[in-house]
Amino acid sequence: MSNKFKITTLAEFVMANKPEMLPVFVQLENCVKIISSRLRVVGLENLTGLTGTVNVYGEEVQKLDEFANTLLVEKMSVSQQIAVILSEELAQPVHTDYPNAAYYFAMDPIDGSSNIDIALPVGTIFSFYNNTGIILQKGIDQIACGYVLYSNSTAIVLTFGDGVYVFTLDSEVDCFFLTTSQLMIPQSGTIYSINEGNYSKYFDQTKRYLAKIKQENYKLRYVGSMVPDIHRTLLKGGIFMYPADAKSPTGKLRLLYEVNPMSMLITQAGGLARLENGVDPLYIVPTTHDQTVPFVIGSAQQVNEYLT
Ligand code: P6P
Repeated sequence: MSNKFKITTLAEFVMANKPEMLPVFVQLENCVKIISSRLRVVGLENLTGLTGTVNVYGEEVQKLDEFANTLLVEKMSVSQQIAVILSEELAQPVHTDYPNAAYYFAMDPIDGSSNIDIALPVGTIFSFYNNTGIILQKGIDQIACGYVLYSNSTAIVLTFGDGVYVFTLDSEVDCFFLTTSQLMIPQSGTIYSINEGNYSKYFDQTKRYLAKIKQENYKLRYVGSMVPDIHRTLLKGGIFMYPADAKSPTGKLRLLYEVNPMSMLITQAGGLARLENGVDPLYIVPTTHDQTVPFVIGSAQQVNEYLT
């Protein structure tokens, strides 16, 4: 039977492509809508620390990153499809009541949360792995991953390993609609994104690359929140860098919660993600859940130039 209507919503996309994951994506979508709605009132309710308001569960709303973490842990567990939840906010994994459930879930509930109080964009970053008994798995073994961008619009950027898809929230009907299919990053771009405040601590490879592009017609754009910085890189091309430096020899960004999901997305979109030594982070076996790695990510041309 040919449908009169194209696949247009996140739920329809999951039903068509990964029907077995529908419960986890229904729960994830519900959490994202709640988090997005709380972020929208930050300026009105001055959502720093305890707000003095109560959430839908009758609990005092905590700082949004803690709130988002609690919400996601609870709601993802309710799906009954998650055996273990790993969160950047938690020192230990959460073992749910469903040890034989199909998936593991890793997340950074609100990445870039220092931007919340100044109304700059932030994000949620997430990954799903099969429940193999091995909790710390390589990024290449993610069966689904993506991020949520909370900005002037709320978007979910997602891959199941067969291309990158963008869903945008229509708050009037409270639904995420498919807005871009098979998103591809430009193969070259002249926007670079790095915290140049660390320049004095950078090693030669990074300093040489910066010196090179400063002779060319590049722009610097840096939000200080990974999700919008990567989203711009994905759409406009260029390169995002969080390299090693003398203060942070293994970089700052977390392999499990930030580097792997973003590397999978950009790779699926035809870009590259690499450590400075050329290693693809997706093939690193994590040693700890909060392990950091230095990396560069973006258009193939810029990443290859950084590596030469
Ligand atoms: P810096 C936010 O704290 C974060 O984890 C990422 O979202 C962001 O890309 C990076 O750190 C910013 O770090 O050192 O430039 O403030």
